[in-house]
Amino acid sequence: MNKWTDKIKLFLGNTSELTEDFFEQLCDLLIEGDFGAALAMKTVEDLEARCKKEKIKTAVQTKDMLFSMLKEYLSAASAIPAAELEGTVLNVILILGVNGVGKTTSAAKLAALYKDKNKPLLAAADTFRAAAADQLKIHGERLGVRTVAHKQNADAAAVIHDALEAAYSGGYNPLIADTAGRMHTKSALIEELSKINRVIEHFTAKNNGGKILYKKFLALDATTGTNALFQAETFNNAVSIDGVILTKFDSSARGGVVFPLAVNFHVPVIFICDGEKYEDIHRFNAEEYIKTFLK
Ligand SMILES: Nc1nc2c(ncn2[C@@H]2O[C@H](COP(=O)(O)OP(=O)(O)OP(=O)(O)O)[C@@H](O)[C@H]2O)c(=O)[nH]1
Ligand SMILES: [Mg+2]
Repeated sequence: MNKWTDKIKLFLGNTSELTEDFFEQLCDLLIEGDFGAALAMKTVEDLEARCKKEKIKTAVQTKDMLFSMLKEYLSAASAIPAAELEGTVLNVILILGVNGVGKTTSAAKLAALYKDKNKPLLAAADTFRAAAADQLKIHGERLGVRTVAHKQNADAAAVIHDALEAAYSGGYNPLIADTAGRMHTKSALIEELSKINRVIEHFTAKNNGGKILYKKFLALDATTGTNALFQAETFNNAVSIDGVILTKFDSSARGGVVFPLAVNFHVPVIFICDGEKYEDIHRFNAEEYIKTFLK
């Protein structure tokens, strides 16, 4: 458990009265927890109104109310189906994100996660840095998962093309593709992804409509707080992402960012990562998550 979750538990865990000061402090705590100022204020205003209406008098009594409000927020972006593979089609998972957020590690963690019941294939579509493909290949070797890679500066869409061929001919599923971590300008990102889209469409057509379920996951570093929100907004506006992998939720991360992600952009968090090991990835469960700081 990290410090912020301790703080909010302590703050809501007593029978102190619901004064103006209480609501102000709660607002500050939510902002500190990365809810973003707008959502923190809205939450506290709604909570205050509900407490008045239902004649709630003490801090600890607000917990259940806050719990259901936060659950409602997350239901704006339901996460469960996206975490599971569709068994009858080839699942293609593209991992996007800015520099250093944990894309490559998350690709490897997903391969490790799905490896139990499936036969994943990794694709090194980060062709920007020389070491990027090697980093993914090393993970692949450790996990016993095949990695498709080209040379540095190769076309990312060509890597995806070859990986699709390999997936179909070798019976691999899912195909998990790592991408380059540049802070994409909007147009560069759209260009790269529309090329990948074309490759996927072409491949589907060529294989008699061989179906592909294509998901774009955005990796966000939980320690970057509300800056992660800005990244989500930029990527979502550019290419419409299907879900978030929230990384580095260990250590100092507060993680309230999942709420504005759901409320403002309807983007669900699908996975949470809390360490560098392969097993440190978890399917996001809204209720369990809220319990980490409200129960
Ligand atoms: N503590 C912790 N560290 C993580 C987690 N995920 C990734 N890391 C670390 O973060 C660093 C960057 O991870 P990468 O997977 O290389 O990030 P990337 O987004 O692929 O980086 P670029 O390819 O350079 O853009 C590495 O040292 C990882 O071990 C996590 O959930 N928790
Ligand atoms: Mg990488």
